[in-house]
Amino acid sequence: MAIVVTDSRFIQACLGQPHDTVPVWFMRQAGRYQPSYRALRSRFSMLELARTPIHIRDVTVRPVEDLGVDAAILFSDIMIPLDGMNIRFDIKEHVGPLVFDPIRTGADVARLAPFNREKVDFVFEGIRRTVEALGPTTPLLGFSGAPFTLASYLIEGGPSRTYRRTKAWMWTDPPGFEALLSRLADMAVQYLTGQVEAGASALQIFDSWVGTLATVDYRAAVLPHMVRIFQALAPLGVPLIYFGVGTPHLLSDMKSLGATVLGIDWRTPITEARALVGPDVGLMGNLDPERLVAGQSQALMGARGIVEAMKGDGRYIFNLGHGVPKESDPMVLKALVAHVHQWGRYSS
Ligand code: 1CP
Repeated sequence: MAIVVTDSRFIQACLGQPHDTVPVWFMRQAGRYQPSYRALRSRFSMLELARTPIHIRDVTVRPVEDLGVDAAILFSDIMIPLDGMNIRFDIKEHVGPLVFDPIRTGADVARLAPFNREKVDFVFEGIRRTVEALGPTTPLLGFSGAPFTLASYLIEGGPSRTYRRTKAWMWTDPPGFEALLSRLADMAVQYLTGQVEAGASALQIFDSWVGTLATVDYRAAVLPHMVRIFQALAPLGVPLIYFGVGTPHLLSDMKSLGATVLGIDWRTPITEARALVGPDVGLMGNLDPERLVAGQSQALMGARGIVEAMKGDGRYIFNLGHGVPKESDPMVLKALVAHVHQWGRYSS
């Protein structure tokens, strides 16, 4: 039987319930800035780690022990569930995901295998082991890539700055593009449902690159798929976080989906994001990740301003505006967690 997490300030803040101080976790809190992760990576590839339950557990739990963060996030990658559709890819050091046979036509979509959960059972087994290791007070966040962000890798074949092929296909062949996003939405629902069944206490949907779209295109090509995903996940009863980079022009639409929490990057003042979306949704963010690299005093200064502005909010979770840079000093992250907890304390 799954462990039920109680007394978690992270879950309480997601839901707007009373809690003692501002919760904190970091996107990419497991990764190359950690000496322990680099040591493991000298023996195994990223994909070997992400496909092995014991490694998933060990890499996921480590930052909770080392930093004192209030939530763990599954160690994996947004590409991993594509194993369940027989899509072949690699993750190349210093580059990111590479797709061997990019998907660029309706015929390419028709050839994709339907998502088969059993092919990614190693993720669910990793979650079961992680949840057992974390115990009943630290929640595990599961996650998935959102259809647009995943489609951008599948169509471009790798990381992109312009999303040129992705946008061209979206505009010139709406039915083909829609078929791909629809398949990815189906996958996200099944994959995330499996993660909650295995013990995840909350879910984050990474739509990292959707901010590249104009609002009009988001509404036409992406929003309907997101509506379907959020409607299908709502009955699971766990907090749902929706995150993207550079999305101030999309925030009202993102909020309309019924997300429990919206993740905000570092460019938009989080108080402005709050004014935009109103009080009845959680907010997460939004320290500029580069402040970590600039050093402890820059990190603390930036964080203090954000926490002071948001500590009375009641539905606020501290995080960076995007992932931890690999050049970060683990001691700066640790100091940041302690300070956020101290500054964020609600006086009773
Ligand atoms: O060599 C290595 O060890 C690989 C580096 C690495 C790591 C540690 C990659 C390649 N992915 C990851 C882990 C990862 N990926 C996590 C771990 C959990 C944690 O937060 O601790 C998560 C949540 C992801 C999800 C992910 N992968 C996203 C969404 C989050 C985000 O950063 O916006 C995206 C866009 C990816 C693609 C990806 N995978 C790896 C890289 C370097 C990239 C980005 C490439 C690009 O710029 O397009």
